[in-house]
Formats: sequence, structure tokens, C-alpha cells
Amino acid sequence: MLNAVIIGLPQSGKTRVFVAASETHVDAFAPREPRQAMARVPEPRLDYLVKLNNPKKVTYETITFVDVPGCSLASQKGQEEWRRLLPTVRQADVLVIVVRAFENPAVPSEKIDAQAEFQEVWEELIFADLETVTRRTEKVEKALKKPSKSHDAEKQELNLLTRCREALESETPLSTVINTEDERKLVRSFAFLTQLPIVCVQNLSDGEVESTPPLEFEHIAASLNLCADIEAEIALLDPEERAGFMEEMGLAEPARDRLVRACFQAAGRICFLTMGPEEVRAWAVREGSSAVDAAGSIHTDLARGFIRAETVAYEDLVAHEDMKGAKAAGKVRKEGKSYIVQDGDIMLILANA
Ligand SMILES: Nc1nc2c(ncn2[C@@H]2O[C@H](COP(=O)(O)OP(=O)(O)OP(=O)(O)O)[C@@H](O)[C@H]2O)c(=O)[nH]1
Ligand SMILES: [Mg+2]
Repeated sequence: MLNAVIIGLPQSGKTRVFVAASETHVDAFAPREPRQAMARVPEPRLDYLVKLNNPKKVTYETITFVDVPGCSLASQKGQEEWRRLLPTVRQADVLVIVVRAFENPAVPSEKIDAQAEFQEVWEELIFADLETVTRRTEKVEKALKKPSKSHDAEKQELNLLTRCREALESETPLSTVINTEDERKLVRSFAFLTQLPIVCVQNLSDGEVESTPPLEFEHIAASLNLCADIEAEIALLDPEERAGFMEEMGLAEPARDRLVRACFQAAGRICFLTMGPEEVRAWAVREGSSAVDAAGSIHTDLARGFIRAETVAYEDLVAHEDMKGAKAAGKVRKEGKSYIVQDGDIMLILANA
């Protein structure tokens, strides 16, 4: 499952974003520890499939959000706390960086500069990776001095570490250095932070969300604006109250939906859909997954006994109303194991028991 970790400087609105994203209450007096909650991934395409199938059950994909307390990095104590929290941050599949751009006299701030705030967080990520690279380099260099049969592998690693260092020193993320499957394997255990996709959230005052351009940075996957205070409020309303409130605020959809989608896309995930009288369901897979991978994500038996996947694109199904119509129009394809699953594919996987 996708793990989205929310980080940023103190009081940037991370916990409010967490509340909005996860639609859960938080205990304001809880100790300063990371908190986590599961959230539903919006999938409006399921609505149509529900209408067609009238299933007993509807299942959405889920994403986990983790709210990490902000540390004031200027102080020794803050630095120590950040270090203590780093292992949690390293477990992320995608990083959500929240920067403050809202005015609120009740929340003191020396200066509101979202761009500079992002830069500060970004530099901490670079710095953390640089430390990992340095420590590992020392180890490998030491090992190279001793006689051993594994010197070739060590030299190869040293070479990669040197390239990592050079990139980090010019503030280039390691996602641009680590390209091949071999390289990925080699560095997996280091859990580099600058290898992760980043979604930047600019937390603005209500009324400035639309008129302010989203922040721009070279190395981020997505950038979006929201007002965390309002969004957190929306998230905690009953569904009936929500529509009215959103209309009042002039919002077409909750920002959490945009945020969740951005995280999902940044992490290279897509959804395929399954339907039947029992259940209509969305399943997340990595972009580029094959039909047999998709089958395996449902059940290992389906991958083992895979025969074929009857597949129709969501748009084709809608255009021809239902399965019968889509079949008559020749839009239902019989796909084999190596078919690359597309976002919104509706699949029926046939397998030998
Ligand atoms: N006006 C306004 N206030 C906000 C907004 N977002 C957050 N705040 C306020 O700013 C304060 C800090 O918000 P939090 O979400 O707790 O910030 P945080 O980043 O989690 O803070 P730490 O966990 O201490 O790092 C709270 O009093 C919020 O109500 C916003 O969009 N507008
Ligand atoms: Mg917080």
C-alpha cells in the first residue's frame, strides 16, 4: 500500500493537511510523535460500475498518510528530533511537503516565504542523503583496503556512491542518478530521501487558493494549493453538510481528492477496476504492470493459473452503456499475460483453479 509522509517546518499546517487527507480527528494534546491514518483513494469511475452491477460491496483503494511533527532545524534540539524522526520519513513512497503561505496572527512567524521554506526542507533532504552517502563511502573504502574476493562489487558501489555525492553536492536529487534496476537494488537499503517523488502543498489563506500560482520547483512531481484549515473542516463534516458548505465556499471538490490523486500519480500508481454482483472494486498497481501482475495483486492463485484477462477501457464501457454493448462493438479484448494494464481498465481475469 502507498505510504505518503507529510513533512515540513513547524506550524506549516501539516496536521491540518493530515486531517483533511485522512478525514480523521486528531488529539491536539497527543505527544509529538508521527501519527498515521488510512484514507480512501477517490475513484468516481466506480459509481458507474455500481449502477451497472448493483453489487453487495464497493471497495476503494487506500493510501496511508503519516503526519510527522515539524522540527525547528535551527536548534540543536530540533535537529536531534528530526534525526529521530528520519526513519519514519524514510519509509515513504511519496513525500508531501507542506509549506506555509497563510496569514494567521494567532500563529506567529518571522516571515512568510513559501519558496524559501520549501528550499529549507529540500536542503534537509539533500543533507540527510549526503550523510548516508558519506557513512557508506567510508565503510566501503575501508573494506577495499582489506584483501577480499568482493572488491569488484565494492568498486562498483564506490563508483555509484561518488556519483551520488556529486549530484547531492550540486543539489540534484538521487532520483536522477539511480536509473537502472541494478543501481536501485544496490541502494535500496539506504532508503534515500531524494529518490522519492515529492508533492508540494502550498498552504494558503482562504480566498487566495485560486489566485496564487502553485510553487514551482525543478524536481517535484506535483504542486498544489489549498487552505488546510478549510479543508480540515470540510473533511470532518457529515456528507450531507459537506456539499452545502463546499458550495458556499465555491469549491468544486475537496482538495484532499486532488492531493490523494497527486500522491498516487507521483508514485506511479494506476488503478484497474473489477466488477460483478458481489463486489465492484478499484485495485492499484504500478504503472507498467502486466495483466499477470494485476491478477497477482488480486490473488496469487489468479496469477498462477492465469488464462486471459477480458478487458475493456472504462470510456468504451460507458460509450456502449454496458458489457453487452461493449462486446457487440468489439471493445472487449482478450488480453494475455504480458498485456500492460492501463489506468481505468475494467478486467475480468480468467484462471485455472
Ligand atoms: N488561517 C489559517 N490557519 C491555519 C491554516 N493551516 C493551519 N493553520 C493554523 O496553524 C496552526 C498550526 O497548524 P498545524 O496543522 O498544527 O501545523 P503543523 O505543521 O502540524 O505544526 P507542527 O506539527 O507543530 O509542526 C494551527 O493553529 C492551525 O489552525 C490555514 O490554512 N489558514
Ligand atoms: Mg503537526
